[in-house]
Amino acid sequence: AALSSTAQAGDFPNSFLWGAATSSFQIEGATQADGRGESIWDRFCRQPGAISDGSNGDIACEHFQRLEQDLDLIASLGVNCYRFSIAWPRVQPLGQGAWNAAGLGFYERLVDGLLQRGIKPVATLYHWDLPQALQDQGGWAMRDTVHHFVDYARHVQKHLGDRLYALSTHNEPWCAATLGHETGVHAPGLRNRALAAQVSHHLLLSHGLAVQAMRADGGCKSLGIVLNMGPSMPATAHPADIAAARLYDARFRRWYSDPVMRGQYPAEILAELGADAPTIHDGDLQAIAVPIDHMGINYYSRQVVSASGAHWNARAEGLPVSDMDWEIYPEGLTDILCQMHADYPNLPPLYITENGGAFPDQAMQNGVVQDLDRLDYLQTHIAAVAEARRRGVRVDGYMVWSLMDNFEWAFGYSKRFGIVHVDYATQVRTPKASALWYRDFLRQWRQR
Ligand code: GBH
Repeated sequence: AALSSTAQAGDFPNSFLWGAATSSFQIEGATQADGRGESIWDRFCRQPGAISDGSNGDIACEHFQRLEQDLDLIASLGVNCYRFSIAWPRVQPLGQGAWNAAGLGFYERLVDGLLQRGIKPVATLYHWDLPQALQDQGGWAMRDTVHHFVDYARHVQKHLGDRLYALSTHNEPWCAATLGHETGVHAPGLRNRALAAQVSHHLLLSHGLAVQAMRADGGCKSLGIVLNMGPSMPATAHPADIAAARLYDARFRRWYSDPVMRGQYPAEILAELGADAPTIHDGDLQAIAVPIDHMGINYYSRQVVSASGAHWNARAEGLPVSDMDWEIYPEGLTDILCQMHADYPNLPPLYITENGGAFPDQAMQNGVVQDLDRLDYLQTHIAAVAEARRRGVRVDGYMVWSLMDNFEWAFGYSKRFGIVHVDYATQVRTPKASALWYRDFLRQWRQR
């Protein structure tokens, strides 16, 4: 379907959340400060060849030290929410046992600083930085880790819950399970399909049990989970490609959304896994299907699937790609939102918790990086959200990935997703053209 190229500010209600997103390991640095424990990403970065530019998260954007400046930066964009994640090893260095009040204190200062500036804090408990001490005991492959996560979630909510606008358990469990344990390109760098399947089940179970426990404790009014997805589309009209695309969608999206929304795993994937299927205890699926108050959707691109595999960098239609080689396909955002709406009658309000693109830095003009490709990406994807809303999907927020250039996991600092430029030599932050456009768009929206 054709989309109007510019989203109209009037398409979005007063209550709409507009924000920018980050995650702890990607921006904080200060990996030794205030008693923080080691995370699996600290360890993984030391594995030769794991990170394409040989970098790590020791310094990153120095967000930990530059908190006040970054709070002012966030406020200067005119956003009304900010999405961040909490580093478990700061709050509980070994992932069990002793709590580290100084570590939690950082997030208290962050949350209070946001509230003082009229910005709603939207937090995630787990954006992949597991305490290494838990990995040493088997990590997410162990059922014990589920219970440790629930303790951690309850502790965070007890101290921060009533100040958080929304709290999500996991960010993109597909990535944590598959990239971390099957393809091995993310921490902890393992390559074992059965292990990855078990990990995915434990991540989901920890979500369900944490939501249940946090809701019983009381605190944050909106509890949910963040899933990554995009439409899986067949490369050709050949029936084998169509079947492969359906199967890929079940593996990549429904393996997570079906248990969360309806308490069952896709039967075709359980069959495909065979002996590699996870061990599931009685009651696990009911626990995973605990009602949630919101669901976060992270969207970057579609997947083009053929019987021989899935491709993010499909150039079949000659569509432009980002610096990650991912197709720029805004219609896919409308499509996947409508798909979720169609699949699940009990779907809670959705937030786009991540959307954005990596693009190589363009030349500076008048001190501003002219990232017109990113600006266009944001405009067309915001228009795609407006289109989904017109088609009846309840989307209540949109958060750009990312606030600023940061540590892009296996790609280190070589890929830039920020609407704010970071000069890593000086740590100077400079809003790019996309950030200035976003600020102006939000001003129009407020004044409409
Ligand atoms: C998000 O993941 C992360 O939440 C965020 O931390 C990260 O910085 C950001 O996106 C940009 O990457 O992985 O090679 O199989 C995005 C996850 C990326 C998952 C595309 C599916 C498909 C290609 N998605 N990916 S691959």
